[in-house]
Amino acid sequence: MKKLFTIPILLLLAGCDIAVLDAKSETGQDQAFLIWFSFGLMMIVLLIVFILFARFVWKYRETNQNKDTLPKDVKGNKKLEITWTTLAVLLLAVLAVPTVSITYNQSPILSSSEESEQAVHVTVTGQQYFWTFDYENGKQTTNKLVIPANKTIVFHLKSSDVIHSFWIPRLAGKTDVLPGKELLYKIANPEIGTYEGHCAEFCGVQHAKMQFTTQVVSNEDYEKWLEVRAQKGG
Ligand SMILES: [Cu+2]
Repeated sequence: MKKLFTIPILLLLAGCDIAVLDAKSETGQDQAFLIWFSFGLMMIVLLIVFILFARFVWKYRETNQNKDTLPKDVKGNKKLEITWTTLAVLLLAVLAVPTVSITYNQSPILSSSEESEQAVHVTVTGQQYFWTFDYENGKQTTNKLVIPANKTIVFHLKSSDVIHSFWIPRLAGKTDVLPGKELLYKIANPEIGTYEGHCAEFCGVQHAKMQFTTQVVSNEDYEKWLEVRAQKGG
């Protein structure tokens, strides 16, 4: 019996540091909100189903003197049918409103050219088995991404060989990186810090080593870093 509880408890403990739920950017926090919101709704439905299940199990248990009582036939009960259809539609509508609004909000297609000018653009190229990052002033880094805090960063994702997936769990969800096609991806207002990044698509034998570090620095530090690198030509 003990073993029965050990596994779920270990699973719960293992989940103590779930990066996607401890997001350090506006984009990531919105995504984490959606996860919690849909999880909450799911738990409400689950709770109602379990309460009903327990009620029926109790009501029609073997020792109950009325156990032979047949429940009322609900076939063709319009009221019930309308109720559960409406409830399902309402539930989906409640889920759809924040999902659609957040999804639109996260679109990397910026609404105005002014917004696009204020954003920081970085070209990300996935290759077997490393990442290169090209900045607006022509600088390039490998496996190390540096971006400014509290700004909108638009990534132009490219692959020079196979399909990869760009993922910084603490900043935002993953997006595929496809050969022959440039995909856009946006991270809004990241917090200062150092975060791990991965390739989230199996792309070959060294795939697991395809990791990078993301440094989110202040706007000032970012400008300085960009300049210093430019002077050194690195
Ligand atoms: Cu990979």
